[in-house]
Amino acid sequence: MAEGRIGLPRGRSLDLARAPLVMGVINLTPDSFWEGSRADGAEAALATARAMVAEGADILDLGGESTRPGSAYVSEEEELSRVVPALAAIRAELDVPISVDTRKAAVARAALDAGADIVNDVSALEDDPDMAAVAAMAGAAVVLMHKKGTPLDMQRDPSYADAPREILDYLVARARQAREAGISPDRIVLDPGIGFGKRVEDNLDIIKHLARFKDAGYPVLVGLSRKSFLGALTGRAGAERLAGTVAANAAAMLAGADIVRVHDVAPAVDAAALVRALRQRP
Ligand code: HH2
Repeated sequence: MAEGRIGLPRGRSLDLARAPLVMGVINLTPDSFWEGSRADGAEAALATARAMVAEGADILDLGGESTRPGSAYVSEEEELSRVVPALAAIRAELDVPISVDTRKAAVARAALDAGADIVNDVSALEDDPDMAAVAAMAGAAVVLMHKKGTPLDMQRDPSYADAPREILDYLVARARQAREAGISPDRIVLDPGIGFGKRVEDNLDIIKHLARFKDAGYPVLVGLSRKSFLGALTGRAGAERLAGTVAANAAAMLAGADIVRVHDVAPAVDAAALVRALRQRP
């Protein structure tokens, strides 16, 4: 499965032979943890999308709700008004695969109607009982991400005996549920959820043992861009975490990540080119 293509709606697909692929993040929020990822409205999002595609992004990920630790709930109406006009504007101009970062089935449905290809759900289709059916009906790909607890409480004393094992078991169970709901296996991507209810050592164990996640047979996505474990390791604030991000992404890609979700597309594209070249060496 993970060696082929990720199926998308309208007969399109993502070629995993070109992996690692780069997913550029556009946050239509006023409060996402990295200020540089925020876009205020459809025009700003379209400008960022153009720049990311020019830099070589393979996928764009649009979100209307911050899920950083401690973040507050955003209403469906608010999330729809943030995401859908921006997505429609980008789809009208650019042919790039678009993912919608949401936990709400109504937002996913509207985004898919407006031309999105992928549902990126940090609750792995758990929070909204209609989410799996919406994705299945549209033939969308889904990113199933692990988190422990909710964004409000997930960093309150998380603990694991064996983080990679526990997280992988959860993701495999969620993938099974997704398939039972009619999502085809070539449309399922797993994500260990760096920073979502994890200690620094759990994030490190996940990256170091990422190859174990590939054993499940699905492509693996990792989102570690500028996250706080990099601050804990380097002593740097979010604005100074680009070098740490590139290094950590290179480590994740060398360990087998198929897709990296990033705020800074150009450096990730360069790192991916290096890793792709290394993978092609005998
Ligand atoms: N991380 C964030 C949001 N969505 N989705 C996936 N699949 N994997 C991730 O690691 C992931 C994600 C958090 O980053 P960001 O969107 O930049 O921040 P915020 O949630 O504050 O908007």
